[in-house]
Amino acid sequence: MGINNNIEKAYLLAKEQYAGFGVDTDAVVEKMNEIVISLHCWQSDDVSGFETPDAELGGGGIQVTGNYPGKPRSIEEMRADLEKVFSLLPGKQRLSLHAIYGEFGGKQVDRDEVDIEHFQGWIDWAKEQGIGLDFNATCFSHPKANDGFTLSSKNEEVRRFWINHVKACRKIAAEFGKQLGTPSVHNLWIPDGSKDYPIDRAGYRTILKKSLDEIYAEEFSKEYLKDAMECKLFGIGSEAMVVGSHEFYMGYTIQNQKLLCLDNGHFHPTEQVGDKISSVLQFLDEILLHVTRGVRWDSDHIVTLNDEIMLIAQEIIRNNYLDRVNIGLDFFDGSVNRVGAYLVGTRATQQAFMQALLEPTEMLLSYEENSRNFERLALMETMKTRLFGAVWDYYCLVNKVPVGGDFIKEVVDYEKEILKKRR
Ligand code: RNT
Ligand code: ZN
Repeated sequence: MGINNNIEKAYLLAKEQYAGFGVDTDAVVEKMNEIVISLHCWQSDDVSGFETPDAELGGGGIQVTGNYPGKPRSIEEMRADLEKVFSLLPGKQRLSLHAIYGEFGGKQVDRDEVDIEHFQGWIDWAKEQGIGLDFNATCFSHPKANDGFTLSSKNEEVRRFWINHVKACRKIAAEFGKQLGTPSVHNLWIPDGSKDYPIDRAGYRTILKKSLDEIYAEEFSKEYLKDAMECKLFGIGSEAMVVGSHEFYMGYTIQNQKLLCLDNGHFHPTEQVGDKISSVLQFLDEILLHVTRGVRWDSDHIVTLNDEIMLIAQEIIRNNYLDRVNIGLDFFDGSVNRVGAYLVGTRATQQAFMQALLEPTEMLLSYEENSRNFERLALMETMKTRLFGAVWDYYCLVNKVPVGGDFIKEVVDYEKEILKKRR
């Protein structure tokens, strides 16, 4: 009781402080309900999935490091971990599945055979949890992706296989949307690219465009399915050229009014996704974000509350883009407690949004429009050290989830009781 009292006291002080800047903290706490983040299922097990036989991560472009104990060995264990994660997060979330996470019942189901029956269990579980589901075709970790080309492959049989896979995945995603009553975002990322200087860049891109045209020819209601495509500058093994570059998918999504997926690990380190949002939204209705943390490269580190994430959140909030930006996470660190990884990364993302909501935007804008740029910078700096933590703690308190660092102990206990026993 005493602790709650202190949290409330601190909140009242913070409320008064922010009111001095014209910011209504009660409204911000309320508005946080609109920040729905789609958790990527693949942090739970280092993108392994549950195919038989086990898929080996490969086919280019991504790399997980770390061998921390406690990885789930079955979908049941994975769901238990995810339930733990959800129980320690304030607000409402979604879950983004990859095609390799179907319930294949010990049978060998190739990628072009994935069907709704393999995901009905996930839908039922999502219903119980009261969450929406997003989906991803898995065009990597497969022998037919080993030479680094899938939808842009010059091998017609290989290309056909991946077209069929992605078509099957869109169907599954649309079914998620239908059964769960909230549109499912299907994201397409392919590893296609080349390690060294290719001669025929144009040829691969022409083939990819042709494959996409065929895949998206089938139309689904927007109430059920939203199609996104994820661009990338380079990946491991595709340093010299990625077929699905930024320009490629920007052009494709604008021409076909699809969603562009911007992953902030997929650009040159000095580029900021936060700066791109208001550009691409001049031409697109909606986008998808993959929020991550690149350390020197697209290393998919756990998200922390840094300037990059702050700018992304600020741009969305300042421009009222919440209903046009689908927020997904994309990091995978196998070197730490994986349940804990979700909590740090998701909470950091939520905190970025809360900080953005606590910004005295009107005041800053009026400085800007009157060429008062010292005042603009000084006020932005001032806001960084206001009583943000007190508002965050209060938000956690009213959402009945651990306040401050209390979730750390919860994760440690879960590790002792559950994760340690997995061998
Ligand atoms: C890879 C992309 C892609 C993947 C997931 C697993 O560079 O970021 O989004 O991380 O599909
Ligand atoms: Zn991504």
